[in-house]
Amino acid sequence: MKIERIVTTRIALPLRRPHRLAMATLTDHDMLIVQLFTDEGIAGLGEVSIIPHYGAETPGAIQHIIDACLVPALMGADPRNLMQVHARMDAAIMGNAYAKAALEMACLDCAGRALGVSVATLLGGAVRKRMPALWVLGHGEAQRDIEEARSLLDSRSHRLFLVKVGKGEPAENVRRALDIKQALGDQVSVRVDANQGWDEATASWCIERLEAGGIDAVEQPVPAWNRAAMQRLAARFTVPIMADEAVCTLQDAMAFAGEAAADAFSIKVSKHGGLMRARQVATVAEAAGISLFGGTMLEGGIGTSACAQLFATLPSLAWGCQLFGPRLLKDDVACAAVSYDAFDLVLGDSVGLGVEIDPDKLRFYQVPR
Ligand code: MUC
Ligand code: MG
Repeated sequence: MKIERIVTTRIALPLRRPHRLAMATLTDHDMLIVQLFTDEGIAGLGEVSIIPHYGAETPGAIQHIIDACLVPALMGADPRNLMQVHARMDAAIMGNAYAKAALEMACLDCAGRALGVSVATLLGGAVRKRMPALWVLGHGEAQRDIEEARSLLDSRSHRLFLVKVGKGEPAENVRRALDIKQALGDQVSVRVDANQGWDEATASWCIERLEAGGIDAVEQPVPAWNRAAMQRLAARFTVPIMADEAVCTLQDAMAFAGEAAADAFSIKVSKHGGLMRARQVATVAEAAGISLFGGTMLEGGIGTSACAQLFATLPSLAWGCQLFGPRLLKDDVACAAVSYDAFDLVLGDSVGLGVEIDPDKLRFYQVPR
């Protein structure tokens, strides 16, 4: 089987509500869809989903790297030989994890379809069919976040919540997170994610109060480059400190493991460069006793299915997952092969990723180059 064509389509999908993070407020979501075609008529799907200013990459730049650099490198390759796919991509260009992740996703989807098995099976097999699903509260206002959380609790959709902080006054950030925690009660897990928004002194001031107020974890409190601060904060506080933006490569994971610079990692298929690379990072964490959270880049149906298939194979996933993209997106070009039930995300039985593109929606949501 040989790859003979790869098509990228940039799309913009609507959100159900504005989603406010420290570095950006999203009203729609700028993504890429990758369609991979082979000489045997079996195709594969991949997706690039990235939050503006989460990192250095942008959908337009990623599309150019795929089209101009990685597609030529993969022509003629066997999509079932993932080691060769990665070797060709790495020989063509360094880094560019989001681009490589989308192409590997499409190869895994194609390989699964060719072999009649799920992507999880290709990765060694799933140890779970369902995982606790966290919801990210993104109004940036305590009362509206509390109302949204209560509605999700009542509908038995989510009982794990993450409050976005890191922007504006630290005292307001802490007050908002603790008001939400107090309103929702002890049966509900509330965590915060500062998305690199605090310096070390501010982080220390906030974490002391968040810990005292019963917040369960603090994600990426300081800039990604400041591993020394992460190490000091992890040593000082009992509340788990989780690394996200700071742990992208396998070498980042090794450095954090060797210096005990985090208690937990947020694992994300896109930022690590694909499902296989993400699994390598998870293995380093496992060896170092670092707990895992199945992170998101607000993936749509294709990306959510890919992430869920990987997370299903991880020996432990202490923090559950935050694959809430399909529920925040008002529409999509492909339907995720997952469902949400009794506070969990549930995997469907699928071949490959188990998703199909709706060509009419792909055309409707396409963004002109
Ligand atoms: C993160 O952990 O920063 C993607 C969506 C969201 O709400 O947060 C990011 C991921
Ligand atoms: Mg995060």
